[in-house]
Amino acid sequence: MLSPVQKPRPIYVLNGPNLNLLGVRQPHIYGSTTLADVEAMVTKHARHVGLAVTFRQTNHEGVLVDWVQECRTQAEGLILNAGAYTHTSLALHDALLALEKPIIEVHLSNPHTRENFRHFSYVCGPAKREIAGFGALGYVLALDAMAQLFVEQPS
Ligand code: CA2
Repeated sequence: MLSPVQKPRPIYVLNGPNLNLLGVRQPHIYGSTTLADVEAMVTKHARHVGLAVTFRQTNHEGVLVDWVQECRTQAEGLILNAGAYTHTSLALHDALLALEKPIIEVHLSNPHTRENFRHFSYVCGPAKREIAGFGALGYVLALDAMAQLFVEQPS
C-alpha cells in the first residue's frame, strides 16, 4: 500500500476497562484471543499497511481521556475500543470531539444486538465510523480502514 520510502503513519489503538481479561473470561462472548494476541496481530498488520501503532489498555476513565488528548500531538488517528465507557463517558465523548483526527470505534461483540444499555454510544458521534461483531479481526479491519482513510487524506 505504501512505497518503502514513506514513513509509517503513527496511530493509537486504545482499549478500555476489562479488556485486559480478554481470552481469560467469557470466551463465548469475546472469543479466546488474549489482548496480548490482539496487540501482536495489530502490530504485525500495521507494518503491512504503513502504520506505526501505540497499543494500550486501561481500566481508568481519566487515563483513557489523557491518552486521547495525547493522541492530538503524538498520532494521526485513533482506533478505540472504549469498553463499557463507550456507553457511559461524557468526558471521553468531549475528549474525542476535541481530537480532530480520524477515529474508528471498534467492538469485539456487536453492542447493538445485546442489552439495551449497550445500544447508546458516546464514541459513535465523534468517531462517525464503527466496526463491531468481528471479534479480534475487527482491529485488523480497522487498521485497513485507517490506512485507506490516510490514502484519501494524505498528511
Ligand atoms: O464488544 C466489545 O468490544 C465491548 O466494547 C466490550 C465491553 C462492553 O462493555 C461493550 O459493551 C462492548 C466489555 C469489555 C469486557 O471485556 C471482557 C473480556 C473478557 C472477559 C470479561 C470482560
